[in-house]
Amino acid sequence: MPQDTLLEVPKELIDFLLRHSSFVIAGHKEPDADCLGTQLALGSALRRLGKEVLLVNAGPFERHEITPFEHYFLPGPESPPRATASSDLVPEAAIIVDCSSADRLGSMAEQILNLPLAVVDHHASGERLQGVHFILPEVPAATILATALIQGLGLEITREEAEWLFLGLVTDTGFFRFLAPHQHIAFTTAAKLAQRGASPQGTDRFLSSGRSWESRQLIARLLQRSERLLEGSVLLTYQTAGDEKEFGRHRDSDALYRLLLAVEGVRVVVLVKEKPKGCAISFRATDSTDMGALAASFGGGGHQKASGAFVAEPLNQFLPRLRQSLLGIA
Ligand SMILES: [Mn+2]
Repeated sequence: MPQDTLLEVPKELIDFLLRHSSFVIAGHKEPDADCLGTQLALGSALRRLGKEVLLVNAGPFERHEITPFEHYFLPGPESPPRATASSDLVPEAAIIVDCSSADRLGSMAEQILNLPLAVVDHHASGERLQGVHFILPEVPAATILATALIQGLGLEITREEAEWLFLGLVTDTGFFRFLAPHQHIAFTTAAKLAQRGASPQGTDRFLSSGRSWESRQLIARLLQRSERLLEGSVLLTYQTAGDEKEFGRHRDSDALYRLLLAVEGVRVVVLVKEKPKGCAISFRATDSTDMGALAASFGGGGHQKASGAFVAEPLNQFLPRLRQSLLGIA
């Protein structure tokens, strides 16, 4: 495959972007680097075309790898005002990235959905919004779509854009470890981004450094607390409000999942976090057990391998009920 052959971008999306002169680019709440990288790089490319751009995200910016980017984004009405982004611009059109439904936008949805819309996404779920679509569920990261889109606009990707896009690509693909056969578009895109100055070793250093001592202590606590169900094929652990008080607020569950999912014979890992109004549950699978369906049984959703739910129940009440239903996993 020639190196410049990425995805084909719908012509009506290119027309949409060329036709309007100012945009708000919105991503999903609780953003990750794929969402923010897509927003940042598309925003930068459109500015290079002389367009005015506003980047909005309702946050919170809790994940370790996204905190450096918070100042680029206008907050939703719920968030405290931030200094660097200005809101004087009244945009003509909106681009929604890395999600396809209004409820994922959080508090900003209302202001955005009245505008002419384009949706750039790689999720299968969500009720579809009206507008121009570039939605490919088989593509493993939104930043892959953004890379193709910037090239489709006739622009060469800048080094800064390449770095944002590469960061998003590797976080959504677990640094390529989560990719299935035939998702080689991730590598084609990575080759392009490395050619434009993205650094795999620099990105890895950025992702795997700078964690607090307390965050490691918290992982130790949760490892120690983990319970083995169904002869050790299911591991369950939980984080209490007291843990958060003791160790501070950290979002590094991925490190915990990697350790627990690596245990011999484990199929499913479940993490429960006590929250002020209930419990947030995350499900991860190593095999084909459907985590999306499991989460749905608690009113949540997600993918086959990773999903989540929220229940408005106190931890001590919910845990026994959860254990019971985990024992029923086929
Ligand atoms: Mn994504």
